[in-house]
This record gives sequence, C-alpha cells and structure tokens, in this order.
Amino acid sequence: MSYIRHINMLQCASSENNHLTLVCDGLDSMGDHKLIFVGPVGAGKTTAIATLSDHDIISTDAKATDITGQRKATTTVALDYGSLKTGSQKIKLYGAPGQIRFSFMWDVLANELAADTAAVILMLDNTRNAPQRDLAFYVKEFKTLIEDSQLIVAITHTDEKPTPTLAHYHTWLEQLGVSASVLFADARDHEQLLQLLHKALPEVVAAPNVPVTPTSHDAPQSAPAPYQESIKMKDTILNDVMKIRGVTGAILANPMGDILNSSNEDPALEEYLGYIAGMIPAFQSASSFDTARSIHLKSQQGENLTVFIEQEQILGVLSAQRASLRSVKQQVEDLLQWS
Ligand SMILES: Nc1nc2c(ncn2[C@@H]2O[C@H](COP(=O)(O)OP(=O)(O)O)[C@@H](O)[C@H]2O)c(=O)[nH]1
Ligand SMILES: [Mg+2]
Repeated sequence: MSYIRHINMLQCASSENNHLTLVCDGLDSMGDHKLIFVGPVGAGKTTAIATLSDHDIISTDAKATDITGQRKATTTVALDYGSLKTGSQKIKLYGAPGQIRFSFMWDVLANELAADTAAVILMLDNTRNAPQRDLAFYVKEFKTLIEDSQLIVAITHTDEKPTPTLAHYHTWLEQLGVSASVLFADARDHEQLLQLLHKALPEVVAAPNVPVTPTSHDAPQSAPAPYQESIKMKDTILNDVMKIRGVTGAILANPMGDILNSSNEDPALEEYLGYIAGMIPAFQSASSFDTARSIHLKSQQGENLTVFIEQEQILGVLSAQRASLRSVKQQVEDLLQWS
C-alpha cells in the first residue's frame, strides 16, 4: 500500500472535521483516472496539462536559473497538477519535471501513483536533434511504471519539424521492445489533446469527431526512410558548456584527437583528451560498447571528466567533484539536443 493512501485511510477513520473530510476526498475518488506526463524540458508537459485542465493548474514552474534558461524562462521544479471532469469521472493529470536534478519527483510519481496510473504520456519534442535518444532514455527511466500501465508517445513541435515521422518512432519502439500508441499532438491544441486522452482512456473520453493529426496504433507496414540522428556541435558549444554550474573546463576535439577548441590552456588535459579520442574506435568496435556515447573518468583529485562522443566531434567536459555528475551530463546533453 502506498504511503499516501495509508495516511488517507488513517485520517479518514479518525475525525469528521473539514480538513480531514478534504483528505478523505482522495479516498472517495479512488476510481479517478491518473495520467502522468513525462519528457524532456520544453516538450510541452505543463502546457498540455494547462490546456486540458478544467481549473488553473497547480504548477511549480520557477525561473530557470540553469542552462534550461536558454530554452525557456521557467521550468517545472516539482510537479504540475491539473484535472478535468468527463461526466461523473475525473481525470487527474500529473506532470513530472524534465530535469534530472528534480528527478526525485520521478521516483515519487512512480512509487506513489504506480498502482493506479492509467497511462504514462511521454511527450517528445520533434525539434530536438536526437529524439530517439530521448525516447530510449525516458522509456528506461519509467520502465516499471510503463509496464504497470501503458505508454502513449505524444510528439510535439511537429509544426516546426515534421521528421522524424510516426513510422520512425514505431520502429524505435519496436527496437526497444515496447508497445505504445504514438501520435502527433500540439500541447496548445485542445482537440489534439482530447485525441491523446481518448487513446489513454477510450472508455472515458470519446474520440474527437475529426482526427486532426496523423495517428497510428500499429507498427508501420514498410520500413520508414532511414533517419540519421547525428549531432554536429556548434562553435558556441564550449561557451554554453562553461556556463553550467560546476563545469571547470571544456575541450572540443575531432576523432583524430586534434584539438578544435579549448576553454582552458591545460596542455596535459588536451593531450589526454586526444589520447581518449584515439581509443574511441576501439570502444565502438567492441560489440558491448557499440552504443557508448559518453565515457566518464575521475581524476585523482576527484574531478570528473566526461567525454561526449559524436560522429565528427568529441567533447570533453571537466566538472568539479561537488557538482552532480548526472545533472552536468544531462545539461550538456540538452545543449547537444538544442544545438
Ligand atoms: N510550436 C509549438 N510549440 C509548442 C508545442 N507544444 C508546446 N509548445 C510550446 O513549447 C513551450 C514549452 O512548453 P512547456 O509546457 O513549458 O514544456 P515542459 O517543459 O514540457 O513543461 C511552450 O511555449 C509551449 O507553448 C507544439 O506542438 N508546437
Ligand atoms: Mg514544465
């Protein structure tokens, strides 16, 4: 039994005052339907919940003080909550923060709501450089919750960039061994979101009359055109990386180990990165490393060196021991996705 529900029961049993009646409401509404929105920063989770909700959403958006601020002014730090009624039924919408440094909320959501979540809605921004990576990342992070409910993948920002297509997402999901409905949905468009709700809760939400977006349940009939996700880092990447809290140095090299750009004048580090660049083909050709996109090394002083491997470039990022490696890594990866 989840902790939250346990408290509800104790309080409901103990008193009749107003406050506790409110808490009991949680118990009465056990038939409510719960949907959890997850996905990267900027995909449209907060917007979708606001578009669908009958009331002002309870949002924990705060000014983005980190690298996310380059993309948008505010970011969800804890949880978004909205709800809507259809007939006598209530649908509760929970939005998870996109950033790893608030990912403790992912665990709270996965643990506390796991048993009765109707669907995980994974929102993916089609304008990111490598949406396939986002798909794989979130499917893995929310694996248990997805297994206990169902996965709906909602692709946003397709007005800005129509590829990858639904067929690509289906192929990638198949490769991950996950079955899911996939649709294009603009988080600002109520009709399109109703279509999404219909997929998640077909008995509760009727299909909108006119399907307004391409949508597909089934795997594609034929293989989609190849879609090469490759990231070419911009010249400005080093400046951006250096703005991440805890980062003390950054170096860009080519796969031959030649230094293209460097934020610090430490020849030993540059030489070391060149050396690692030379080793990467060996990593990649060993079958168990064939998807390695980053390598992490720790110095004797406790500093972290994370090496991000792309086809044409290698980015070395040095970060202080006190900085969360996971958070630094995700912020660099977001920069790579946005470049
Ligand atoms: N062009 C376009 N903008 C969208 C779409 N979906 C969401 N947005 C916008 O994307 C921005 C980021 O959305 P937000 O809800 O804050 O993303 P979150 O970080 O996932 O909560 C907002 O300005 C939305 O209006 C879409 O399909 N197309
Ligand atoms: Mg948000």
